[in-house]
Amino acid sequence: MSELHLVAGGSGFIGSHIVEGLLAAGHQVRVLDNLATGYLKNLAGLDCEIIQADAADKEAAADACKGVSNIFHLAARPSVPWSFEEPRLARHANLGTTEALIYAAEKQGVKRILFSSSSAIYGDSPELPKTEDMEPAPKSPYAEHKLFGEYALAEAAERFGLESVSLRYFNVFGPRQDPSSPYSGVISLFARWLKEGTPPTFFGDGKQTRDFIYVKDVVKANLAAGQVQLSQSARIINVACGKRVDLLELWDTMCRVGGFTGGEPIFQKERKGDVRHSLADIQRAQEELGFQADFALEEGLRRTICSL
Ligand code: UD2
Repeated sequence: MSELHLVAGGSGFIGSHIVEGLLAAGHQVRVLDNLATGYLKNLAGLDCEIIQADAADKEAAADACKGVSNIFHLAARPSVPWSFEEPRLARHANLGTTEALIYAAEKQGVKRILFSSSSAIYGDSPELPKTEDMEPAPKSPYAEHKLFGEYALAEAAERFGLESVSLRYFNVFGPRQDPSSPYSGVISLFARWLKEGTPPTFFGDGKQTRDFIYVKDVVKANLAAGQVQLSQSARIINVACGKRVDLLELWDTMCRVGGFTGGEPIFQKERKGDVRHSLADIQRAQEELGFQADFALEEGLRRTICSL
């Protein structure tokens, strides 16, 4: 049966792909977005209702949740450096939204929240790969806001039985990722520089590693998490490929895939709050969601570069 789902932050990069995925699966979709960083053009041609309001506004969130089965919560400003510069605004954008959506879920009897959490929660603990049961070690306000969001969801489960899955995304990339800010995701910046013929900038030595995941795979994980029978351990799940690459290799791969020669790289000071190595254990995603990424890094990069 077709259900109505809310995508908070649905006009953003990942959110708009989730809207597309839900519609393709036959659901009805309502988007709640303040358009602070999202764009209506990301939803062009998609048959969804759009409410323009801040998801951190409790009453606006509650209105948007009328008749809704699941909330896909992507309303956020996902940036580690920005959270140091603007900690209050970052708290509003990354935790205030979660608190307001929990309030809205309680008021309207929403069944489940699919929360876009982050691997930033693991911080720099030396063990790799990161498993969901590890002690959190947030290194930035951004990571703390995501962790507190997970705690708020756990509290809501106890208090009024709200179901939730916190999907800890590792580094997501793909078409529509916005490269317009210096804080944008690294692959969107690299892709823009390749296109412009600008040399890349690396913060640190470029040997830091990340577990990149293509956005369509993140959609797949969300759709699975929206339907699955919830066990206790399914409440926090890593969403990643389970493979890591360093940034120098990433840039080389992108040059090769895009047929560019690239320029002489620039090296700058390491960024505050930056995690050195990141790699996910993906066993729980496999067991609980039957999830495995469909897109290898190169294929995702090819599609991303082709979309420019
Ligand atoms: C963090 C989280 C990720 C997600 C993301 C939201 C970790 C491991 N990951 O990603 O899960 O929540 O935040 O945005 O905490 N870099 C350069 N040059 C540039 C831009 C970036 O060298 O021009 C480096 C940057 O210093 C970092 C890496 O590239 O080491 C990736 O940076 P990012 O901003 O794409 O994402 P990251 O890892 O902070």
